[in-house]
Amino acid sequence: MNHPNFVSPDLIRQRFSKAMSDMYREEVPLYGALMELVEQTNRHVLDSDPQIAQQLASTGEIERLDLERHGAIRVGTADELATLARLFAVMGMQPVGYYDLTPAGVPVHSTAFRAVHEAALQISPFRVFTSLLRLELIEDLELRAFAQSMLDRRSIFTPMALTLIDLAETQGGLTESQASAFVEQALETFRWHHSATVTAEQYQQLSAQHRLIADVVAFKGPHINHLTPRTLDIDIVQAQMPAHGITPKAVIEGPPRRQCPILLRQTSFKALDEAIAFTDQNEARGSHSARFGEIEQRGAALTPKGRALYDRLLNAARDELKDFPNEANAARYNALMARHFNEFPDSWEGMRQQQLAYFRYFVTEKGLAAGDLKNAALEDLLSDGYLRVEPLVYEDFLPVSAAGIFQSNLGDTAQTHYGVHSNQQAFEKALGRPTIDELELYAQSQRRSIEQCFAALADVVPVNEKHG
Ligand code: OOG
Ligand code: NI
Repeated sequence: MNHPNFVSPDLIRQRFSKAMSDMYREEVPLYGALMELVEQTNRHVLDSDPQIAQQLASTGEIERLDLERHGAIRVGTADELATLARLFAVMGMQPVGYYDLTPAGVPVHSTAFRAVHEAALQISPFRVFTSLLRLELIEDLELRAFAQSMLDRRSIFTPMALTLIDLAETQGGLTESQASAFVEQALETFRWHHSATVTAEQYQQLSAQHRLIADVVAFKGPHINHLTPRTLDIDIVQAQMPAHGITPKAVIEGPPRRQCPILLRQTSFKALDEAIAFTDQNEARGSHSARFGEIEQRGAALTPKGRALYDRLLNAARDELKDFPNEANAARYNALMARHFNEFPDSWEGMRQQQLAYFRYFVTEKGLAAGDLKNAALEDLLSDGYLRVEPLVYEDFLPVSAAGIFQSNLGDTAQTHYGVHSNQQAFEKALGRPTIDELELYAQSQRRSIEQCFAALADVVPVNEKHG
């Protein structure tokens, strides 16, 4: 059955990511402006900081920087989620991580579909934050039944997309022409629709329950709601957004600014009000806001120990603030974050020695010239300069940050408190498979890089043995 002419899933993902970006740029002009601002900023950082340029060159991140973006979608049923998992699998994307947003008053739980191996990430790091609505959180039983019936009635995939997913599964891949058709058909699922599937009154009822419920239930499909480029300096972009006609949210989510960036920092601007036609109107007289803009800066992936420290410091700062960060308390929040995060070592070597972050190991020129070192200890090889390290980039998301992004863009100041919490089991049952533990993926990448170093050192022909 194995076909020699199948297109690699990584290349299908790379093409899909480009097609998605082109579609979004066409649909949301502000996205184009944001992309330009991010490109300018990245160029400025690379020109003015040779060390960053060199670090990104040695990890290969420089080559993926312009390709790098994530999107987000929200679906309504287990079936939709399970079929999405199959669609993303055609592009080499697996569900990584479980994020529960209910503690923050957002009635969804989520995963991120992405490539899992460093070689695949290098070809395309495209990821999609995918949320499943928790209908059981709609208290009004009649409204819940209505929402369920609307969702049961829709099909978010084109018939051709479903056929091609089946084909990819049975053949074990897609040929060139099938892959092109797949990218085109898969894209349709994420397109914006100017007409809703409900009446204006039904929309109001859904929206009154939660704006997110209306966003999922009242439309034909899970429109992509943002596409986020990666910047090398988020503070510069945040500061320059207003001059480009973009108003960012009050605070940057994630860790404070540091010498050695960790995890993920994100900021976004409010969703646009867009004209919508409801089913009882023959022209677009209503409006809906769902699509927004976001940028992010990625730093080092943290170990379980590093992540626990991050969570503790973040919670301490937020506890002391005694409120959700907002316009009025932004300066105080930033000061609290900076003070609490003083406790987090801000040098790569400090983080490595305390096992707070994951790293990739490389053999140096000196190591290649040195001869047989395969029996030496890792720490000695590093301290003697035979090996060097670069941090492994964080490829995932952060639940507290995601909640902040959701809230800012739903324009929800009122907090909903849901009695129920995390239900990873129910999520995975809907998904049809377990989610992958992201920390295990980083540990594997780190381990592979160490193994590759030792293999390279073992291959070295010692200088003094070369000539006899
Ligand atoms: C997703 C919000 C979360 C992120 O990057 O953490 C998010 C959504 O609004 O659907 O985009
Ligand atoms: Ni996002």
